[in-house]
Amino acid sequence: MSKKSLRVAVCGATGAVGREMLKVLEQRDFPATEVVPFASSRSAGSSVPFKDAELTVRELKEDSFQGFDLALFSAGGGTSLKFAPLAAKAGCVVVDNSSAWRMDPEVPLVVPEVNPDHLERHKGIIANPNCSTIQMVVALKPIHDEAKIKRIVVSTYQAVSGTGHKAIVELETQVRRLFNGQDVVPDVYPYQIAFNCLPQIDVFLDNGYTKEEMKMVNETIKIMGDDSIRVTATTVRVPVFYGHSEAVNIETEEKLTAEECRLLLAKAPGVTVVDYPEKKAYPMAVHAAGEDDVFVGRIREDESIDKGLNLWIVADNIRKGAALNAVQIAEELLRRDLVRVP
Ligand code: 25A
Ligand code: L14
Repeated sequence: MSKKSLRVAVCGATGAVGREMLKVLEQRDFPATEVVPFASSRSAGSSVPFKDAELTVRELKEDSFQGFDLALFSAGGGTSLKFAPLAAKAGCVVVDNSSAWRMDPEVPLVVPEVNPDHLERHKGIIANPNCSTIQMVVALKPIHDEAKIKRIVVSTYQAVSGTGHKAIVELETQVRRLFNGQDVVPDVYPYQIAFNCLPQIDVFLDNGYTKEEMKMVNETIKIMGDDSIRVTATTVRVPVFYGHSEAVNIETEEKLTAEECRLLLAKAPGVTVVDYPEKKAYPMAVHAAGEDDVFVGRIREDESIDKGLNLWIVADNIRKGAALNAVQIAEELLRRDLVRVP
Protein backbone atom coordinates (compact mmCIF):
# COMPACT_ATOMS: atom_id res chain seq x y z
CA MET A 1 0.00 0.00 0.00
CA SER A 2 1.45 3.36 -1.02
CA LYS A 3 -0.84 5.51 1.15
CA LYS A 4 -0.32 6.29 4.82
CA SER A 5 -3.94 7.11 5.54
CA LEU A 6 -7.03 5.39 4.19
CA ARG A 7 -10.30 7.18 4.94
CA VAL A 8 -13.44 5.19 4.16
CA ALA A 9 -17.02 6.50 3.83
CA VAL A 10 -19.93 4.06 4.24
CA CYS A 11 -22.94 5.61 2.48
CA GLY A 12 -26.31 4.17 3.50
CA ALA A 13 -24.75 3.01 6.77
CA THR A 14 -28.05 2.70 8.67
CA GLY A 15 -29.53 0.17 6.25
CA ALA A 16 -29.44 -3.61 6.45
CA VAL A 17 -26.48 -3.75 4.04
CA GLY A 18 -24.67 -0.66 5.38
CA ARG A 19 -24.65 -2.05 8.92
CA GLU A 20 -23.26 -5.32 7.64
CA MET A 21 -20.55 -3.42 5.72
CA LEU A 22 -19.37 -1.89 9.01
CA LYS A 23 -19.42 -5.32 10.63
CA VAL A 24 -17.41 -6.89 7.77
CA LEU A 25 -14.84 -4.04 7.79
CA GLU A 26 -14.37 -4.71 11.50
CA GLN A 27 -14.29 -8.51 11.27
CA ARG A 28 -11.74 -8.51 8.45
CA ASP A 29 -9.62 -5.85 10.10
CA PHE A 30 -9.80 -3.68 6.99
CA PRO A 31 -6.80 -1.32 7.14
CA ALA A 32 -8.82 1.93 7.22
CA THR A 33 -7.39 4.76 9.29
CA GLU A 34 -10.91 6.19 9.64
CA VAL A 35 -14.44 4.95 8.85
CA VAL A 36 -17.30 7.46 8.65
CA PRO A 37 -20.99 6.46 8.29
CA PHE A 38 -23.28 8.54 6.07
CA ALA A 39 -27.05 8.24 5.43
CA SER A 40 -29.95 10.48 4.54
CA SER A 41 -31.03 13.47 6.64
CA ARG A 42 -33.57 11.14 8.31
CA SER A 43 -30.75 9.28 10.07
CA ALA A 44 -28.22 12.08 10.55
CA GLY A 45 -27.22 12.31 14.20
CA SER A 46 -28.14 8.68 14.98
CA SER A 47 -25.37 6.22 15.71
CA VAL A 48 -24.16 2.89 14.33
CA PRO A 49 -21.88 0.41 16.10
CA PHE A 50 -18.30 -0.01 14.83
CA LYS A 51 -15.54 -1.78 16.76
CA ASP A 52 -15.85 -0.69 20.39
CA ALA A 53 -17.52 2.61 19.57
CA GLU A 54 -20.78 4.12 18.35
CA LEU A 55 -20.18 6.28 15.27
CA THR A 56 -22.40 9.29 14.64
CA VAL A 57 -24.13 9.15 11.26
CA ARG A 58 -23.65 12.20 9.02
CA GLU A 59 -25.97 13.41 6.30
CA LEU A 60 -24.63 12.56 2.84
CA LYS A 61 -24.11 15.80 0.91
CA GLU A 62 -22.47 16.89 -2.34
CA ASP A 63 -19.27 17.92 -0.57
CA SER A 64 -19.06 14.90 1.77
CA PHE A 65 -16.23 13.15 -0.10
CA GLN A 66 -13.38 15.63 0.37
CA GLY A 67 -10.44 13.81 1.95
CA PHE A 68 -11.91 10.32 1.53
CA ASP A 69 -10.06 7.62 -0.44
CA LEU A 70 -12.82 5.03 -0.69
CA ALA A 71 -16.63 5.00 -0.41
CA LEU A 72 -18.82 1.92 -0.02
CA PHE A 73 -22.36 2.75 -1.19
CA SER A 74 -25.60 0.95 -0.35
CA ALA A 75 -28.13 3.75 -0.32
CA GLY A 76 -30.31 2.89 -3.31
CA GLY A 77 -29.97 3.53 -7.03
CA GLY A 78 -31.07 7.17 -7.00
CA THR A 79 -28.54 8.13 -4.34
CA SER A 80 -25.75 6.33 -6.22
CA LEU A 81 -26.61 8.00 -9.52
CA LYS A 82 -26.36 11.38 -7.87
CA PHE A 83 -23.46 10.94 -5.45
CA ALA A 84 -21.08 8.33 -6.94
CA PRO A 85 -19.85 10.64 -9.75
CA LEU A 86 -19.32 13.44 -7.20
CA ALA A 87 -17.25 11.09 -5.05
CA ALA A 88 -15.14 9.95 -8.02
CA LYS A 89 -14.62 13.58 -9.04
CA ALA A 90 -13.32 14.31 -5.52
CA GLY A 91 -10.78 11.49 -5.98
CA CYS A 92 -12.69 8.96 -3.87
CA VAL A 93 -13.08 5.47 -5.39
CA VAL A 94 -16.65 4.14 -5.12
CA VAL A 95 -17.76 0.52 -4.65
CA ASP A 96 -21.50 0.73 -5.30
CA ASN A 97 -23.99 -1.90 -4.21
CA SER A 98 -27.00 -0.48 -6.09
CA SER A 99 -28.17 -1.53 -9.54
CA ALA A 100 -27.55 1.97 -10.93
CA TRP A 101 -24.12 1.53 -12.54
CA ARG A 102 -23.84 -2.22 -13.09
CA MET A 103 -24.48 -2.34 -16.81
CA ASP A 104 -22.57 0.85 -17.65
CA PRO A 105 -19.81 -0.30 -20.05
CA GLU A 106 -17.35 2.05 -18.30
CA VAL A 107 -18.00 0.46 -14.91
CA PRO A 108 -16.45 -2.89 -13.91
CA LEU A 109 -18.91 -5.33 -12.31
CA VAL A 110 -16.83 -7.49 -10.02
CA VAL A 111 -16.92 -10.68 -7.96
CA PRO A 112 -13.35 -11.08 -6.65
CA GLU A 113 -13.32 -14.89 -7.02
CA VAL A 114 -14.50 -14.61 -10.64
CA ASN A 115 -13.23 -11.51 -12.46
CA PRO A 116 -10.80 -9.48 -10.28
CA ASP A 117 -8.90 -8.38 -13.43
CA HIS A 118 -11.87 -6.21 -14.45
CA LEU A 119 -10.87 -3.85 -11.61
CA GLU A 120 -7.78 -2.74 -13.55
CA ARG A 121 -9.82 -0.57 -15.91
CA HIS A 122 -11.94 1.23 -13.32
CA LYS A 123 -12.50 4.97 -13.70
CA GLY A 124 -13.57 5.71 -10.13
CA ILE A 125 -16.77 3.64 -9.82
CA ILE A 126 -16.93 -0.15 -9.40
CA ALA A 127 -20.28 -1.93 -9.20
CA ASN A 128 -21.14 -4.73 -6.80
CA PRO A 129 -23.45 -7.21 -8.57
CA ASN A 130 -26.94 -8.30 -7.58
CA CYS A 131 -26.96 -10.75 -4.65
CA SER A 132 -28.53 -13.64 -6.60
CA THR A 133 -26.02 -13.19 -9.41
CA ILE A 134 -22.99 -13.13 -7.09
CA GLN A 135 -23.63 -16.48 -5.42
CA MET A 136 -24.47 -18.14 -8.73
CA VAL A 137 -21.31 -17.01 -10.57
CA VAL A 138 -19.03 -17.93 -7.66
CA ALA A 139 -20.25 -21.53 -8.07
CA LEU A 140 -20.51 -21.58 -11.87
CA LYS A 141 -17.21 -19.93 -12.89
CA PRO A 142 -15.03 -23.00 -12.11
CA ILE A 143 -17.50 -25.17 -14.06
CA HIS A 144 -17.46 -22.76 -16.99
CA ASP A 145 -13.64 -22.78 -17.07
CA GLU A 146 -13.61 -26.59 -17.06
CA ALA A 147 -16.58 -27.56 -19.26
CA LYS A 148 -17.89 -24.33 -20.87
CA ILE A 149 -21.46 -23.54 -19.87
CA LYS A 150 -23.85 -23.12 -22.82
CA ARG A 151 -27.08 -22.41 -20.96
CA ILE A 152 -28.24 -21.63 -17.40
CA VAL A 153 -31.82 -22.04 -16.12
CA VAL A 154 -32.19 -20.67 -12.59
CA SER A 155 -35.04 -20.34 -10.10
CA THR A 156 -34.42 -18.38 -6.90
CA TYR A 157 -35.88 -18.50 -3.40
CA GLN A 158 -34.94 -15.06 -2.03
CA ALA A 159 -34.93 -13.82 1.55
CA VAL A 160 -36.72 -10.64 2.59
CA SER A 161 -33.54 -9.04 3.98
CA GLY A 162 -32.54 -8.25 0.38
CA THR A 163 -35.20 -5.56 0.35
CA GLY A 164 -33.81 -3.97 3.51
CA HIS A 165 -34.70 -3.48 7.14
CA LYS A 166 -38.38 -2.57 6.53
CA ALA A 167 -39.03 -5.88 4.81
CA ILE A 168 -37.50 -7.85 7.70
CA VAL A 169 -39.90 -6.05 10.05
CA GLU A 170 -42.81 -6.71 7.66
CA LEU A 171 -42.27 -10.50 7.70
CA GLU A 172 -41.91 -10.54 11.51
CA THR A 173 -45.05 -8.44 11.96
CA GLN A 174 -47.14 -10.53 9.56
CA VAL A 175 -46.13 -13.82 11.23
CA ARG A 176 -47.02 -12.42 14.65
CA ARG A 177 -50.36 -11.00 13.48
CA LEU A 178 -51.42 -14.19 11.69
CA PHE A 179 -50.65 -16.25 14.80
CA ASN A 180 -52.93 -13.93 16.77
CA GLY A 181 -55.78 -14.29 14.29
CA GLN A 182 -55.34 -10.74 12.99
CA ASP A 183 -55.37 -9.74 9.33
CA VAL A 184 -52.24 -8.50 7.56
CA VAL A 185 -51.84 -5.34 5.53
CA PRO A 186 -48.99 -5.59 3.00
CA ASP A 187 -46.79 -2.52 2.76
CA VAL A 188 -43.27 -3.22 1.40
CA TYR A 189 -44.45 -6.16 -0.74
CA PRO A 190 -47.57 -6.12 -2.93
CA TYR A 191 -49.04 -9.17 -1.11
CA GLN A 192 -48.74 -11.07 2.16
CA ILE A 193 -45.21 -12.53 2.42
CA ALA A 194 -45.69 -14.63 5.58
CA PHE A 195 -46.45 -18.28 4.64
CA ASN A 196 -46.47 -17.30 0.96
CA CYS A 197 -44.23 -17.15 -2.14
CA LEU A 198 -44.25 -14.12 -4.45
CA PRO A 199 -43.08 -14.67 -8.04
CA GLN A 200 -42.09 -11.02 -8.31
CA ILE A 201 -38.86 -9.32 -7.22
CA ASP A 202 -38.43 -5.72 -8.31
CA VAL A 203 -40.64 -4.29 -11.09
CA PHE A 204 -42.01 -5.93 -14.24
CA LEU A 205 -40.41 -5.06 -17.58
CA ASP A 206 -41.95 -4.94 -21.06
CA ASN A 207 -40.79 -8.49 -21.87
CA GLY A 208 -42.83 -9.98 -18.99
CA TYR A 209 -39.76 -10.70 -16.86
CA THR A 210 -39.00 -8.83 -13.64
CA LYS A 211 -36.03 -6.49 -13.36
CA GLU A 212 -34.43 -8.91 -10.87
CA GLU A 213 -34.67 -11.72 -13.47
CA MET A 214 -33.06 -9.59 -16.17
CA LYS A 215 -30.34 -8.46 -13.73
CA MET A 216 -29.40 -12.15 -13.34
CA VAL A 217 -29.31 -12.61 -17.13
CA ASN A 218 -27.30 -9.49 -18.01
CA GLU A 219 -24.97 -9.36 -15.02
CA THR A 220 -23.98 -13.04 -15.35
CA ILE A 221 -22.86 -12.48 -18.94
CA LYS A 222 -20.94 -9.29 -18.05
CA ILE A 223 -19.13 -10.85 -15.06
CA MET A 224 -18.27 -14.11 -16.84
CA GLY A 225 -17.13 -12.03 -19.84
CA ASP A 226 -18.83 -14.44 -22.26
CA ASP A 227 -21.93 -13.37 -24.19
CA SER A 228 -22.36 -16.85 -25.69
CA ILE A 229 -23.86 -18.10 -22.38
CA ARG A 230 -27.66 -18.25 -22.51
CA VAL A 231 -29.37 -17.44 -19.19
CA THR A 232 -33.02 -17.52 -18.13
CA ALA A 233 -34.33 -16.85 -14.61
CA THR A 234 -37.42 -16.98 -12.41
CA THR A 235 -36.94 -15.04 -9.17
CA VAL A 236 -39.22 -15.70 -6.21
CA ARG A 237 -39.53 -14.06 -2.78
CA VAL A 238 -39.98 -16.58 0.04
CA PRO A 239 -40.67 -16.04 3.77
CA VAL A 240 -37.02 -16.48 4.83
CA PHE A 241 -35.13 -13.75 6.73
CA TYR A 242 -31.52 -14.31 5.63
CA GLY A 243 -30.05 -16.44 2.82
CA HIS A 244 -30.96 -16.82 -0.83
CA SER A 245 -31.34 -20.33 -2.30
CA GLU A 246 -31.16 -21.16 -5.99
CA ALA A 247 -32.05 -24.22 -8.08
CA VAL A 248 -29.67 -24.04 -11.04
CA ASN A 249 -29.71 -26.19 -14.17
CA ILE A 250 -26.80 -25.93 -16.59
CA GLU A 251 -25.98 -27.39 -19.97
CA THR A 252 -22.28 -27.67 -20.80
CA GLU A 253 -20.16 -28.08 -23.93
CA GLU A 254 -18.01 -30.82 -22.35
CA LYS A 255 -19.29 -33.67 -20.22
CA LEU A 256 -18.80 -33.18 -16.47
CA THR A 257 -19.99 -35.90 -14.11
CA ALA A 258 -21.57 -35.03 -10.78
CA GLU A 259 -18.49 -36.39 -8.99
CA GLU A 260 -16.11 -34.35 -11.18
CA CYS A 261 -18.21 -31.27 -10.47
CA ARG A 262 -18.11 -31.95 -6.71
CA LEU A 263 -14.29 -32.27 -6.78
CA LEU A 264 -13.95 -29.12 -8.88
CA LEU A 265 -16.14 -27.06 -6.54
CA ALA A 266 -14.48 -28.47 -3.42
CA LYS A 267 -11.29 -26.63 -4.39
CA ALA A 268 -12.97 -23.48 -5.77
CA PRO A 269 -12.35 -20.22 -3.85
CA GLY A 270 -15.30 -19.06 -1.75
CA VAL A 271 -17.23 -22.32 -2.19
CA THR A 272 -18.12 -25.01 0.36
CA VAL A 273 -19.63 -28.22 -0.98
CA VAL A 274 -22.29 -29.76 1.28
CA ASP A 275 -23.55 -32.77 -0.64
CA TYR A 276 -24.16 -35.96 1.33
CA PRO A 277 -27.68 -37.12 0.47
CA GLU A 278 -27.21 -40.31 2.50
CA LYS A 279 -26.85 -38.11 5.61
CA LYS A 280 -29.54 -35.66 4.46
CA ALA A 281 -26.80 -33.02 4.24
CA TYR A 282 -27.38 -30.15 1.81
CA PRO A 283 -27.07 -26.35 1.95
CA MET A 284 -29.86 -24.42 3.66
CA ALA A 285 -30.53 -20.73 4.25
CA VAL A 286 -30.57 -21.12 8.04
CA HIS A 287 -27.05 -22.60 7.92
CA ALA A 288 -25.68 -20.11 5.37
CA ALA A 289 -26.89 -17.06 7.32
CA GLY A 290 -23.92 -15.27 8.88
CA GLU A 291 -21.40 -17.27 6.82
CA ASP A 292 -19.08 -15.98 4.11
CA ASP A 293 -18.95 -18.88 1.66
CA VAL A 294 -21.31 -19.92 -1.12
CA PHE A 295 -22.69 -23.38 -0.29
CA VAL A 296 -23.36 -25.90 -3.07
CA GLY A 297 -25.11 -29.26 -2.86
CA ARG A 298 -27.65 -31.57 -4.53
CA ILE A 299 -25.21 -31.91 -7.44
CA ARG A 300 -26.78 -34.28 -9.96
CA GLU A 301 -26.38 -35.05 -13.63
CA ASP A 302 -29.39 -33.86 -15.63
CA GLU A 303 -30.67 -37.15 -17.03
CA SER A 304 -32.85 -35.43 -19.64
CA ILE A 305 -29.83 -34.22 -21.67
CA ASP A 306 -26.31 -35.48 -22.53
CA LYS A 307 -24.22 -32.86 -20.77
CA GLY A 308 -26.08 -31.13 -17.99
CA LEU A 309 -26.08 -30.71 -14.22
CA ASN A 310 -28.45 -29.62 -11.48
CA LEU A 311 -27.15 -27.76 -8.42
CA TRP A 312 -28.56 -26.13 -5.28
CA ILE A 313 -26.70 -22.94 -4.35
CA VAL A 314 -27.18 -21.05 -1.07
CA ALA A 315 -25.45 -17.97 0.42
CA ASP A 316 -26.04 -15.16 2.89
CA ASN A 317 -27.47 -12.46 0.62
CA ILE A 318 -26.44 -9.60 2.92
CA ARG A 319 -22.86 -10.86 3.33
CA LYS A 320 -21.56 -12.50 0.12
CA GLY A 321 -24.52 -11.03 -1.79
CA ALA A 322 -23.75 -7.45 -0.76
CA ALA A 323 -21.55 -6.25 2.13
CA LEU A 324 -18.81 -8.90 2.07
CA ASN A 325 -18.40 -8.83 -1.70
CA ALA A 326 -18.08 -5.02 -1.57
CA VAL A 327 -15.38 -5.19 1.12
CA GLN A 328 -13.57 -7.97 -0.81
CA ILE A 329 -13.55 -5.65 -3.85
CA ALA A 330 -12.02 -2.92 -1.67
CA GLU A 331 -9.37 -5.36 -0.43
CA GLU A 332 -8.53 -6.37 -4.00
CA LEU A 333 -8.29 -2.68 -4.99
CA LEU A 334 -5.75 -2.17 -2.20
CA ARG A 335 -3.77 -5.27 -3.19
CA ARG A 336 -3.54 -3.95 -6.76
CA ASP A 337 -2.82 -0.38 -5.65
CA LEU A 338 -5.98 0.80 -7.42
CA VAL A 339 -7.47 2.97 -4.67
CA ARG A 340 -7.07 6.10 -6.80
CA VAL A 341 -9.19 7.70 -9.50
CA PRO A 342 -7.27 7.66 -12.80
O1 25A B 1 -30.25 -0.49 -6.30
P1 25A B 1 -31.69 -0.33 -5.87
O2 25A B 1 -32.56 -1.25 -6.63
O3 25A B 1 -32.14 1.09 -5.90
O4 25A B 1 -31.81 -0.83 -4.35
C1 25A B 1 -30.85 -0.57 -3.42
C2 25A B 1 -31.35 -0.78 -2.01
O5 25A B 1 -31.74 -2.16 -1.84
C3 25A B 1 -31.23 -2.67 -0.64
C4 25A B 1 -30.47 -1.57 0.10
O6 25A B 1 -31.33 -1.08 1.15
C5 25A B 1 -30.24 -0.55 -0.98
O7 25A B 1 -30.31 0.76 -0.44
N1 25A B 1 -30.40 -3.84 -0.92
C6 25A B 1 -30.40 -4.98 -0.21
N2 25A B 1 -29.58 -5.88 -0.71
C7 25A B 1 -29.01 -5.33 -1.76
C8 25A B 1 -28.03 -5.75 -2.72
N3 25A B 1 -27.46 -6.96 -2.70
C9 25A B 1 -29.51 -4.04 -1.89
N4 25A B 1 -29.08 -3.22 -2.85
C10 25A B 1 -28.18 -3.66 -3.72
N5 25A B 1 -27.65 -4.89 -3.67
P2 25A B 1 -30.93 -0.97 2.69
O8 25A B 1 -32.15 -0.97 3.49
O9 25A B 1 -29.87 -1.91 3.01
O10 25A B 1 -30.27 0.49 2.76
C11 25A B 1 -30.96 1.66 2.71
C12 25A B 1 -29.94 2.73 3.17
O11 25A B 1 -29.91 3.80 2.22
C13 25A B 1 -29.98 5.01 2.97
N6 25A B 1 -30.45 6.10 2.16
C14 25A B 1 -31.62 6.24 1.55
N7 25A B 1 -31.68 7.41 0.88
C15 25A B 1 -30.50 8.03 1.08
C16 25A B 1 -29.70 7.21 1.90
N8 25A B 1 -28.49 7.57 2.29
C17 25A B 1 -28.00 8.76 1.85
N9 25A B 1 -28.71 9.60 1.08
C18 25A B 1 -29.96 9.29 0.69
N10 25A B 1 -30.64 10.15 -0.09
C19 25A B 1 -30.91 4.68 4.09
O12 25A B 1 -30.79 5.60 5.12
C20 25A B 1 -30.38 3.32 4.48
O13 25A B 1 -29.25 3.46 5.29
P3 25A B 1 -32.09 6.13 5.94
O14 25A B 1 -31.63 7.38 6.64
O15 25A B 1 -33.27 6.20 5.05
O16 25A B 1 -32.34 4.99 7.01
C21 25A B 1 -33.56 4.51 7.21
C22 25A B 1 -33.76 4.12 8.66
O17 25A B 1 -34.06 2.75 8.68
C23 25A B 1 -33.79 2.19 9.95
N11 25A B 1 -32.96 1.02 9.80
C24 25A B 1 -32.50 0.59 8.65
N12 25A B 1 -31.84 -0.56 8.83
C25 25A B 1 -31.87 -0.84 10.13
C26 25A B 1 -32.59 0.17 10.77
N13 25A B 1 -32.78 0.15 12.08
C27 25A B 1 -32.27 -0.86 12.82
N14 25A B 1 -31.58 -1.87 12.24
C28 25A B 1 -31.37 -1.90 10.93
N15 25A B 1 -30.68 -2.92 10.37
C29 25A B 1 -33.13 3.24 10.74
O18 25A B 1 -34.05 3.90 11.56
C30 25A B 1 -32.60 4.16 9.66
O19 25A B 1 -32.32 5.38 10.22
O1 L14 C 1 -29.11 -5.58 -5.80
O2 L14 C 1 -34.22 -8.53 -2.60
O3 L14 C 1 -30.39 -5.07 -7.42
O4 L14 C 1 -35.45 -6.78 -2.87
C1 L14 C 1 -32.31 -4.86 -5.04
C2 L14 C 1 -33.50 -5.44 -4.34
C3 L14 C 1 -31.11 -7.01 -4.68
C4 L14 C 1 -32.29 -7.63 -4.09
C5 L14 C 1 -30.22 -5.45 -6.28
C6 L14 C 1 -34.41 -7.38 -3.04
C7 L14 C 1 -31.33 -5.83 -5.43
C8 L14 C 1 -33.32 -6.74 -3.76
